[in-house]
Amino acid sequence: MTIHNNMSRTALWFRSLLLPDGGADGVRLVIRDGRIETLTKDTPAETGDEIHEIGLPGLPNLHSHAFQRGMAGLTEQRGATADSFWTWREAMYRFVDHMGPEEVEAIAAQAFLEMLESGFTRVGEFHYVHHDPDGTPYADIGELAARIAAAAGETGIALTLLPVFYLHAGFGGLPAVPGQRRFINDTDRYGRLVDASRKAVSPLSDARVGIAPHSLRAATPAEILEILPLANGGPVHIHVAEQVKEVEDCLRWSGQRPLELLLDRLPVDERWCLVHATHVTEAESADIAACGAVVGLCPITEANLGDGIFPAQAFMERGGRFGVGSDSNVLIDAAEELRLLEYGQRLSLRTRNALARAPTPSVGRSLFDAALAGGAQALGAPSTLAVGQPADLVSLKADDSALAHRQHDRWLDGWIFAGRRQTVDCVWRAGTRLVNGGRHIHRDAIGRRYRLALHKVLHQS
Ligand code: NGQ
Ligand code: ZN
Repeated sequence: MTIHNNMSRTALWFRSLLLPDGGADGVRLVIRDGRIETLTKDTPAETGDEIHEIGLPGLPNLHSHAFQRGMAGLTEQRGATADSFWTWREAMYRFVDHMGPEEVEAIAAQAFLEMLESGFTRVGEFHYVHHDPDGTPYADIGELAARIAAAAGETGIALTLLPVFYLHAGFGGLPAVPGQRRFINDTDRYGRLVDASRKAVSPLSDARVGIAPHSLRAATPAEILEILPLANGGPVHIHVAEQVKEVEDCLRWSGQRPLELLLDRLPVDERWCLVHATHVTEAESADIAACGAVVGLCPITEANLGDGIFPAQAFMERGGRFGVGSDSNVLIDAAEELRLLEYGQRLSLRTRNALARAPTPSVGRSLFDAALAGGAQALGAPSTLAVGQPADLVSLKADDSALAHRQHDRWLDGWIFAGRRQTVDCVWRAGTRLVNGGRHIHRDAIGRRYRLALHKVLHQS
């Protein structure tokens, strides 16, 4: 069922298309072998062109743990003791114990399909379940990485695979706990895993591989320095400063806050993506902005897990770069990530239109442009619509009530603040139309396999 690049030549015409320098009218794209061969503005459609109303570039989803889609909605019940990020993590570890390779692939395919249906065309998969349920590596260390790559191939989403380095249970090199046994590698075996990950993605078009030390809890600064060359110029992702307890534990261990420690001890630069960075001081925020790293914000998951609110307005005013991720995949929706990001700022600052940035007054446009550029940087792959680039596109339903009598940036404001996932009409990846009328072309088959896999994970072990 692997979806191959569209090797033919097709022409798409958009009444309006969002290009790097703004919305343009009457745009004709000729696509060959998945890439944009020509791009012409202010031109009429030609006979045989596929006609669409409103087009946008596909958005990158810079942070996902695809398997967690399988437990979406299952941790919303109050427990005997106070519920927290840490009790959620216990439940997540129990879910992990019951997945085999088939289930990993089936759940990832469902998650990737939903990402495409919502307008994401590339995913950064922060992949950390590597070994079999008793912690023994599979005969091929990259078995589960290959399952993630297969799921990307089946759905057609572009993949930046981020194999995770995970060795400890807490700051200062604490030994891992049993619930983490499927994640653990020393630095040598991690090198083999990165090689296997490169091999796993080789059948996919436009795939990338980066590295991902899980967090300063799971990897020491010395270990991170040791694995850094494995990135080979590709992205480096890390979770950081998501929970207050994490900040306190780090201070107790090192005398520094997690972001302070990271920026002080490691060569953080444009290649890095700092996921969450929720609990950030003004000085840390300025340092992140200055070094050009991308902050990976996951507003839906951060709300779901009770993390806190990243002070995005101040960061954006300093020129800080960010993108968005669906992280736990409790709800997969590109527009809603952007909406909740803005609403978190409004609620905490008691203001409106917090993240609009000159030259546009449009919040939707500012959020979209920032997440498009930040996501591309963090995933090591371009996201702009230009000649020579992959044709990764989204169209919106012009007859959706949220878009009525709107134009250009107002379409983005309408989609993000007044629309829903149903506003997305078609999605193309490398010139192949994967979503039609809001439905992925393999939705039924992937959905059936997903339900069978979940039955197995939840009831048969
Ligand atoms: C994860 N997720 O790796 O899935 C983490 C939880 C941890 C988020 N941080 C585990 N949202 O951070 O220890
Ligand atoms: Zn995460």
